[in-house]
Amino acid sequence: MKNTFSILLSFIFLIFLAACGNSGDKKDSGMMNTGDAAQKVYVAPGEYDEFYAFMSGGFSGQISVYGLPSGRLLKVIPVFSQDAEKGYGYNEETKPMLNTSYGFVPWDDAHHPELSQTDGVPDGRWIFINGNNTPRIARVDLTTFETTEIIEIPNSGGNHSSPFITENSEYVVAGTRFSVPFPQKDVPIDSYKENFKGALTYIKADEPGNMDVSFQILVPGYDYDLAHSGKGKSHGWTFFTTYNTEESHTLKEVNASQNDKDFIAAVNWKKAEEYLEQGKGKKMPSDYIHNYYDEETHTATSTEKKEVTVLIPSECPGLIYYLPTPKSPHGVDVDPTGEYIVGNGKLSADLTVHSFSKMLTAIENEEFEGEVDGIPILKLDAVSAGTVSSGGLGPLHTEFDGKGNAYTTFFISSEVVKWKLGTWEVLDRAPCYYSVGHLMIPGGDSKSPWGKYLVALNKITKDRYLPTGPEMNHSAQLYDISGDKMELILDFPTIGEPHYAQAIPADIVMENSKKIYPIEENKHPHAVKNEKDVRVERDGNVVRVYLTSIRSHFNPDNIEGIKVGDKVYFHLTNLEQDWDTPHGLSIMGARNAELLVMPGQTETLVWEPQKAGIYPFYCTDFCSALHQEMQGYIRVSPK
Ligand code: CUK
Ligand code: CUA
Repeated sequence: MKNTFSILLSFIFLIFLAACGNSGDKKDSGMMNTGDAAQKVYVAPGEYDEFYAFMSGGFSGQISVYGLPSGRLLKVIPVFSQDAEKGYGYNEETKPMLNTSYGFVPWDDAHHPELSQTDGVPDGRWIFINGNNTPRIARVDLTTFETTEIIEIPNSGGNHSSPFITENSEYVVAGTRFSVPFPQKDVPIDSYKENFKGALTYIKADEPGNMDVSFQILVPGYDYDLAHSGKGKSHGWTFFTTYNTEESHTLKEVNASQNDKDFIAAVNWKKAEEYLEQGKGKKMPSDYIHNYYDEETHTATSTEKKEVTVLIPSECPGLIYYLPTPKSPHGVDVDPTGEYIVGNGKLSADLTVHSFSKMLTAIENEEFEGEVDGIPILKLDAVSAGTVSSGGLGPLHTEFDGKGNAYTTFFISSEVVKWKLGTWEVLDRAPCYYSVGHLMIPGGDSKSPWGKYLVALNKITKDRYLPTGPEMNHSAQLYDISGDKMELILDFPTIGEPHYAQAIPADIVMENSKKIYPIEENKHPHAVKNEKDVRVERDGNVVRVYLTSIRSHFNPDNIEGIKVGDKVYFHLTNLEQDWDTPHGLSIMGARNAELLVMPGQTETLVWEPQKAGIYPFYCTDFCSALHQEMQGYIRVSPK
């Protein structure tokens, strides 16, 4: 107990050091020769970057897209948060995307983007990301860079170990960070040990629109932190880290760090599929919501779900095992061959590496040291492949370069350490400014990484850029890892707090990139495909204005006959069929932000005018030399 406490105290002290200590000296930029570095990141005006990097927006709820190596911000994709710039979550078409069983929730905390994979390699079709707060997973279609699907995760509290994907995008996973009663109910919090349970959820994800809870595994009430699926020889398995195996419900900072070891949970999901086929799944009532944006009708719909299928480990032998892992593991990362499972014990200096093949042998020989709720605990000796004595402190996450090397971030000692798989020797270390969380190598958690660059995603910016008041944007740092030594070549700010990121060669995404929506394929129920069909229709106090935009006018541009108390739907179809020519629509006093309609799309702004008068409206996106003329008037009369 005393020992744990002193470790904790030194941990807290070191966080303090990391946060405050190394921010004074601006002279040591940690950078290679400036001219060489500039050349490496220089992408000439008009040239394209080599990689797309997708960074989680953390508490912004979105994904931001950067070009590498330039570090140029290309786009912010709205996912879990309303976005006034694009009207996402404000227009009628996308509002349903943010529905949950708790109602409309227009914000979340997005941590881990995961690219879809084919045969263990990122394929550029979709990117998934978790909502940590109101448990959700979103799918973004990379032909359009739009969020097309969001599924809520039931029986979960804090969807953190998510949405780590399986080798052919069969599933994205979701492990609960907070254990909660399963199903939810009103119980005393101090009945934690009796009532609180963990859930590991597998979501079908291999077809657009098919995201659904395939099954949940009911597990002990630990905190499930991170995950990665197996690949190659370990395809068919997923590994989840746990902390708080003490099952404490209060002062977790101290109480959840008592045990010297927590577990990595190894789940055999192929076995789960067999059990489901045998009818071992139990149906349990659960409320959750699935939202789907149909790219033909340009409209999202929400579907309520009422039950889930649950597998109970004690009734399904061989489904799940625990691998003891020292010092409160945070990240768990699987090397490109699928053999090594790296546990990053965040209160430790060393990394624990488990061997997948030793794990299989240990299971066969039943080398168990105990069990919890029917889940065998394997002996650490029997599964351990080796230990990396890093010399760093506070390891969080590991990625791989595909050349036999691994790179681990150390939050407390604020550095990335490069080490060799198999020999466990440390090869290089590079400081981060400051206090790095995740890191990302393009394809670095896949079967075949493009190991040229490494991006460190840092928690503290301090003095790296011009001061912007008490809050600074977080910082990302780009390292060239093509040689023996890591070389810092660029430093750039990010949006929100990026936790994880993923990157992929630009060619793979560009190949299928959509430039317009063909107008003839627009199946929106309120689309107007020709200027001669524009009209205003009234039904009681509901008014529908069917209008079009094309450079440089709206049709109609004078609208009369609207009354106070009406509910007015502006259905705007953008008739343009040219790349990058959206038109916007804003109305004085309207509370639902604006519309920003892509070529060939239809979007709807709802407006309930409160006062009689003349209301100007205009296009918000500078679309031609006569953009400023793209405007109109609405007359609102008293009731
Ligand atoms: S967590 Cu942020 S540093 Cu949410 Cu992936 Cu590890
Ligand atoms: Cu259309 Cu500006």
